[in-house]
Amino acid sequence: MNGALLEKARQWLEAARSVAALTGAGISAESGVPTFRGPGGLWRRYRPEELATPEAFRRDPRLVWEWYDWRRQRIAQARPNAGHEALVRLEATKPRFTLITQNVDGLHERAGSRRVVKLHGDIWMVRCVVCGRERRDERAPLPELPPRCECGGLLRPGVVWFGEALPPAAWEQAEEAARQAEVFLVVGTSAVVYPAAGLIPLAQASGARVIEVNAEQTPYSSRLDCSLRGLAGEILPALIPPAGYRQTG
Ligand code: BV8
Ligand code: ZN
Repeated sequence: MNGALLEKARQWLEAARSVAALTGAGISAESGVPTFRGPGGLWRRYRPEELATPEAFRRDPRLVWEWYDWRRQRIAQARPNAGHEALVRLEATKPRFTLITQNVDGLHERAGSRRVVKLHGDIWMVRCVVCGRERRDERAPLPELPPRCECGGLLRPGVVWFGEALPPAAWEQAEEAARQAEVFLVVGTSAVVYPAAGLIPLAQASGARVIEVNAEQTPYSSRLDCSLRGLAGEILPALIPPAGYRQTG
């Protein structure tokens, strides 16, 4: 990893007053939560685009819930990692900071992040498809699949599926944060899912310096001010060192 590039990115981040971060499944990978499109991401022989849809749920709610119950159990055993913790430190030092996440695992909140905008919902929330009642249910595993509401209706995961609109309030907050950011930090996302990925060119067009942290190349890597190749759990602590940490030369 190019030390000079990382030092430049660290200085930009340190000097910025208004910062926004966009995270994807890659930031939770080192916590043992499988990504969607990486090697460990696939579940049985299905792709996320085949299971995370209203059609798949209508066709086979039990299969879709088997995938979500499996993920919920993996997430329940996971702990936030040094990457999540570095973003908590960043939030504490910035007058204006927004953490925008595509993740539904809740690890940012468990690490201590406060201003978290969840674009794709929360895997720990369930919603009744009949009466619409929404509640938090952290049981992993669930006692029965698919779970049912008191009214007898099917419960669905409280997440945004392909073809579904993002929560309007969350999207507005994310757009505003991307427009206001002096530095936009993009961590662990393949940047192929929209409209979330559109926040990257939006931030850039609004004058932000964009720093990417990813184990691999993404469609935006070549167009960004700084694309740092490596693991979020290693690069983020170097970009956002613990307080009092003396910068060695
Ligand atoms: C919408 C929630 C319209 C559920 C998710 C063609 C046909 C149909 C639809 C479309 C189409 N073209 C475009 C679309 C729109 C579609 C879309 O973008 N499709 C893509 C696949 C082409 N988008 C939608 O449908 C959205 N809705 O458009 O609605 C509308 C408008 C108004 C009214 C009605 C409708 C909804 C999108 C949200 C879908 N829900 N998840 C769940 O989690 O189960 S998406 C899913 O992908 C997750 O949320 C995930 O966050 C997201 C993105 O994935 P990533 O987070 O980036 O994870 P990924 O595995 O892909 O990549 C991991 C990255 O980390 C990699 O780059 C890897 O290198 C890196 N990495 C790995 N380890 C590390 C690391 N980096 C650093 N350190 C490490 N250790
Ligand atoms: Zn109900």
